[in-house]
Amino acid sequence: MARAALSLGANLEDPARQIDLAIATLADHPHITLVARSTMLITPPWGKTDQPDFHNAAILIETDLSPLDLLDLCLATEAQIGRVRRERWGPRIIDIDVIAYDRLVLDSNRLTLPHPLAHERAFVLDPLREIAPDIADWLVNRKLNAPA
Ligand code: PH2
Ligand code: MG
Ligand code: MG
Repeated sequence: MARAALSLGANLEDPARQIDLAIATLADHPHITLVARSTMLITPPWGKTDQPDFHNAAILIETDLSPLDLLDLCLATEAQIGRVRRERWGPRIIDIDVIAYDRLVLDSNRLTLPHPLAHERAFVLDPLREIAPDIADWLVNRKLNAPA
């Protein structure tokens, strides 16, 4: 079993409802066990600032899905909840990102692990720190220790 951290965000329609629904859908999956979920935080938009505030949360799961199968499940869950992809970093119904999968470091064309921007995003780190401070520390420390 792998232990994976996922970040959830939404800023359109009913963000808290979509995040709750995404977590319930993932937790229902036969290959996923929900270990912990953070509180829901309301955060200012990062990257593209002229859009509504986000709701953000993080979950910790155990899974025997591969990283890419987990990515596909996150994307399928987003689509099921009604996400339509428009602009990068733009407003969305639901976003589910794989932040870490054990301590795996992976750089493939579909998935980079750990998430390449997680260490600089409070909206990812703050909820994650509530449920998995070891993973939040790992994300930050590996960047602090990385050569420039
Ligand atoms: N997601 C983004 C871009 N900016 N800002 C906040 N506060 N929360 C998000 O989830 C978020 C964002 C792209 O995934
Ligand atoms: Mg994202
Ligand atoms: Mg995403």
